[in-house]
Amino acid sequence: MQKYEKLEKIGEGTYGTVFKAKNRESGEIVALKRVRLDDDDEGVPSSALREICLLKELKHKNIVALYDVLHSERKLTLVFEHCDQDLKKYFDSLNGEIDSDVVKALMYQLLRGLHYCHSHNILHRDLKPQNLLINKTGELKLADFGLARAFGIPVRCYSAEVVTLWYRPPDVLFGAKLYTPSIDMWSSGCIFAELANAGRPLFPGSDVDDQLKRVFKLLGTPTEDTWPGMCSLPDFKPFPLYQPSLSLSQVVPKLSTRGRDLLQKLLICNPSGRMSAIDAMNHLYFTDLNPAVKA
Ligand code: Z3R
Repeated sequence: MQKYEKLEKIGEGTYGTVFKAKNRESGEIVALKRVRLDDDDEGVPSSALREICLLKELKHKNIVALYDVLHSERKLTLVFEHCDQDLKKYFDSLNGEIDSDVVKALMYQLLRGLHYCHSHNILHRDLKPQNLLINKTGELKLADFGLARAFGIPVRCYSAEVVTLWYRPPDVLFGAKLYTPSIDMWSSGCIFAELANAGRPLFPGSDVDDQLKRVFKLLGTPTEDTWPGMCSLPDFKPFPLYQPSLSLSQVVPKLSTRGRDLLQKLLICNPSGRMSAIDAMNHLYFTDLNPAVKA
């Protein structure tokens, strides 16, 4: 750890505090994440360490690079590429307005990062604005990929803050234990709507019940016909049969018809019907994407 000079705190993540830091030899600025585990005195499980070390191999322009894993005295510090700000902070700077081309460019990069991880069989499982990082040049990078498999998702953060449910799909809220890329695709839909609304969250639920109610009120309550197997999920409970709200146009008024079509295809309650990252990248919404983003 003498290798880095700790600078200011830049984030409070699910697993620990994130600090800006400087490599004393090279002067390079990095982000240090000290991971706190539930059972600190047990040390870091070897399974978690193996998982984390695999993440060093993930290299893509839309993924925050993991440079190093420092493991000593039963403590774990992850050394990441530094980015200028997270999407939550970016939203705070917007004053309620966002350019539609910026929404498109950010959403495309989110999907490209997801496609890269999913094609390497790595899921995020806890995507939210706080782990989407943005550079001054408009580059978007996904942070904390693969940490959920290594450490699990706790109910509370190490700081006692409740882990948000806002981006969690109905299958996971009903207790599904089979984790697939579709989880991240739901979250990407929620984030797409939030981008289009300059930072207003789509489903800001206060608990699991309220979360599912908000989802079903907009999209309609799923049934065994639209989602075979739903009633057999471990935490399934019946909800009133809401009809789908007539159109997403009131929910995301600034989004184009094509954008709304893409959003609708990401926000499918039945996980097997949800669009994949590669199909989303090829959606007509991105036809007029700034070519510089694709390059
Ligand atoms: C890796 C993992 C998590 C984070 C990283 C890198 N960088 C983060 S969070 C960050 C957060 C800000 S700047 C960089 S903030 O100032 O916008 N909260």
